[in-house]
Amino acid sequence: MKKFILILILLFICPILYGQNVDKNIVNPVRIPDGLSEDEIIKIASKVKPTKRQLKWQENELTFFIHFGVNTFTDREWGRKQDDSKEFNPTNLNVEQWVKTIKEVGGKMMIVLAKHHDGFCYYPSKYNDYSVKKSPWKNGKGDLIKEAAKACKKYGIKLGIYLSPWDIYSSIYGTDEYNELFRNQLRELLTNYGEISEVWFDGACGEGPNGKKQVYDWNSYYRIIRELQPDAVIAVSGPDVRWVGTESGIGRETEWSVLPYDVFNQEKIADNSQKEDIGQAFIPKDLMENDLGSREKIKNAKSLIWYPSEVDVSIRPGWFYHQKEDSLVKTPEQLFDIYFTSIGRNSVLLLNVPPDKRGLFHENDIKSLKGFKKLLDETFKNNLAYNSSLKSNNGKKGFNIKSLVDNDNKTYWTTKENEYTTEIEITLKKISHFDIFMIQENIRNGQRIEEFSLEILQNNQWKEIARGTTVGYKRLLRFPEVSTDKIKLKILKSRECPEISNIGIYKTAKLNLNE
Ligand code: FUL
Repeated sequence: MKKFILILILLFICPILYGQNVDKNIVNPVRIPDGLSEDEIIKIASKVKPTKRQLKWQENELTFFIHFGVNTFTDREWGRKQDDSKEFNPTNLNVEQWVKTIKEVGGKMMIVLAKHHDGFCYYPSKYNDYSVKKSPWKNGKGDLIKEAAKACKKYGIKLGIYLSPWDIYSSIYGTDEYNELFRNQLRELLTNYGEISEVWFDGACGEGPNGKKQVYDWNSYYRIIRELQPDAVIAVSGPDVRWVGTESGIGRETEWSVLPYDVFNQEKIADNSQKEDIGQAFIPKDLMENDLGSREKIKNAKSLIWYPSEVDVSIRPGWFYHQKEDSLVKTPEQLFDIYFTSIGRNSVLLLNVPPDKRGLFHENDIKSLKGFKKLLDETFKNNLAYNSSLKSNNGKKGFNIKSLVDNDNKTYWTTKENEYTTEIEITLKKISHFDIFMIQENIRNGQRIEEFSLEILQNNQWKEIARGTTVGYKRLLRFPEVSTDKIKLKILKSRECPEISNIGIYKTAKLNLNE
């Protein structure tokens, strides 16, 4: 009898333990055991999932960057000398105006500059006197980060901070002491201003005044962030969010969120206690090649990582405000194009809007942003697929194909086990004109789709009108306008059963934005 009970207990416990192990291995980063076949490695890649914080971040879609500081007043992109601090004196600063505009145009987060390469802090740091304390602004009593936090809270916008690791003028730059100063600054920023959702470390690392370069103690920085703001993503020179590699607003057409990342500290990955937190094994490097995550790249990987792309770009040529660029603000149509080449290519858009010397978003920038929002609203308000009828021959039991048009990222439709391709026929209510197709994968379970196409029925014949590679969180395809009531989505290649959460069919709005 005892034996019987023991067997029963084991039968009950083993699947639970096994399930947990499997799941654990799929948490960032995944170590690939030696001797696996290419197919086995691809299978693992198809199961690498985002962490909770990465998922939340990805769903922001549109986020904003603020470069406002001494350079705004000195008309520079990089600060030059310490006495520039006297110049920082906005006359009409209104952070609420920034945040309200961001809210109105659909942004979900604002990342504010706390310190650029010149070392000037836009909050009264206890550890560094080169800060707002030295400026005439509010008689040295101002705190830009505090104002940003307050305004973000009021409008329900998330707050991120940009703290430049490179500090050109710090006399201790290039020493261990500087690492300690940087950690102290992080602690202040992550303790005193409520919730911080993204910590942005750029990749620039030049020399300090003594010609020394800093050896950044990244892992110690990451530890502090995880401890004080566990939900914040660490971007660019950090383990959670990857710099897309350009500053043009254009991401890759084939954009994998699962990549080989072999510069980890392998010992730390091997250590079980570190498994849950990639931060302690991560060593930053720029990933700028065109192909980051194809089968070709993955087949020799030692470890895989969920490392999604962020596309940063400025609404003006510069990151900071310059009056001479008032006529060079990107038009609503240019921003609309960027929407397709960033958010529409499995990335989050980080759009920089630099406040002017008054401390306000300039009228030209606001006009452009509002036009952009109008174009988005008018284009995406009517998903022609909503009331369509949907059909496929190999859907998995229990998955309703209607969930493809329920506008909910959490529900999805998938194929029967081991069926990696599928065709979904979409019959619209009536013959309609359209020129945009949208598809989203259920990235909660990973990224799988490698190739898909879109066909329409014309004169009783199926004709291909568009083709794409990766999907990920969101993929938008644009093509010359067509008109039909029958469309076929073909998933042509996938690393596992494709899990599709949403599809959409739209027509680009034609607006006269100058009215
Ligand atoms: C770069 C910096 O050098 C630029 O000034 C700007 O802040 C950009 C977003 O990151 O690394």
